[in-house]
Amino acid sequence: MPLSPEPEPLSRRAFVRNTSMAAASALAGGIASRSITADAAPPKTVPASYPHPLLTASDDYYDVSRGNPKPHSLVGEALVEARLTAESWRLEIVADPFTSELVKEPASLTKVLTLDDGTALDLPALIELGKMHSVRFLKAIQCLNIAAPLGQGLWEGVPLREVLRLCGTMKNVRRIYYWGYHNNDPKQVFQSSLSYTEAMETPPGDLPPFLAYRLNGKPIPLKRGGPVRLIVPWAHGFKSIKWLQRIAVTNDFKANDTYANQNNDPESHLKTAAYIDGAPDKYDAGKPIFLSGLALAGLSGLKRVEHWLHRIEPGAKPVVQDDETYRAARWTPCELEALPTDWSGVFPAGVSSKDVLGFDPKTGQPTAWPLRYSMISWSMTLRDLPPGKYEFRARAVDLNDFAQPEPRPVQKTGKNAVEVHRFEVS
Ligand SMILES: Nc1nc2c(c(=O)[nH]1)N[C@H]1C(S)=C(S)[C@@H](COP(=O)(O)O)O[C@H]1N2
Ligand SMILES: [Mo]
Repeated sequence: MPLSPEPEPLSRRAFVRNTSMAAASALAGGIASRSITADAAPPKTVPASYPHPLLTASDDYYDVSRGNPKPHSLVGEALVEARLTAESWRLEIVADPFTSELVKEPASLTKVLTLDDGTALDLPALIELGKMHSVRFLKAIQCLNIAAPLGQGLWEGVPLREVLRLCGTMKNVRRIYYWGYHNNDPKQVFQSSLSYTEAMETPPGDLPPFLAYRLNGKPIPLKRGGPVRLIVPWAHGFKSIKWLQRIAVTNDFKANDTYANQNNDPESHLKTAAYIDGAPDKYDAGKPIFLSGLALAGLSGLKRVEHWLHRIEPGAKPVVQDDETYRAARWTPCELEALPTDWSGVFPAGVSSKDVLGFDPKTGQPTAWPLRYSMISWSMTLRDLPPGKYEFRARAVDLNDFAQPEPRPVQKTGKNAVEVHRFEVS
């Protein structure tokens, strides 16, 4: 095992060779994905029931995984060799020898954890550390390039800072780079990074990045990135590396994220936004019309979800975001899913809400609703609509009173366009 971080996924030549495929994967996140798989949006389906469960069943997540074969398709001996079983999982923590014109001194650790010398961290040791320093909280996973949340879970593990403290004294460390399993193929590398400060310091009441080993009260299934996944609470999915296997502390101050490719902002935060569920496009006049969706509380929190119902008159020109009709729209609040009264019915057996970050340890009630980086359902019932064609838009308003799609410096910091559902009443 080399001690240095692994090379970038694709060389300049390979990049040029693959650009013809770029159009076919406009939604894709990393360069590596162009040759492997695109991050396509999930199809809109009518949900089976309302509200959406607060915890998504692990198989019901929309999966975004690179790799060929996908790491979660490995079985038997191949899985053991990949170190992706509870018994075989190991984590290496090393110091990156990187120096450059600007970076004179390489990072160092007084204690490295490696496979070669048998010191790599195993799962029992990580779980033991968790008995002293565990964290758990409710988090939605969303891809920066897909305009739909992928799922939400109760994630549990050990703060990254506690794991890094196993490595003695650090010197000249400005970033933490980390990698998931990738079939030993440099083209399939999926990597991400955090600043030293993000890894080591957490404002009171905020959520630390951590090494998760439980999801919804059970070991993390292979499909969701188990045995161990790095979870970065505030970030889009690409920072939450599945099948975590390697960490390198570095004095390179640059983000090495796979998602820094293709114009994505590698330091983006989850955006506050409303999403409309799949719904019929035809209704009988006189019957109530029930529309619903999910609202994600991003960095700026969520105050409400509101809607605008627009009747399309024959021959009218289509409404465009920010045009005159849009600016004159009257937005009316939707119903937000109520705060559960009994959290024992929400969280898995053995998990008390008093032990979940963001919940009051005395009352077991959340300190805000919805909690930042989580999502809840919203709904709206429309009545007595005369026959005709309609557009229904829903948007989130954050705790700064900014309406979606604000804040909106560029779309490559996360998709949050206002969604529309078109339907006809007859
Ligand atoms: N090792 C690894 N981790 C990964 C990825 C990957 O391809 N490989 N994809 C990332 C991206 S781009 C997203 S959006 C999320 C998706 O998480 P999910 O499949 O659990 O929904 O995982 C992230 N972690
Ligand atoms: Mo993603």
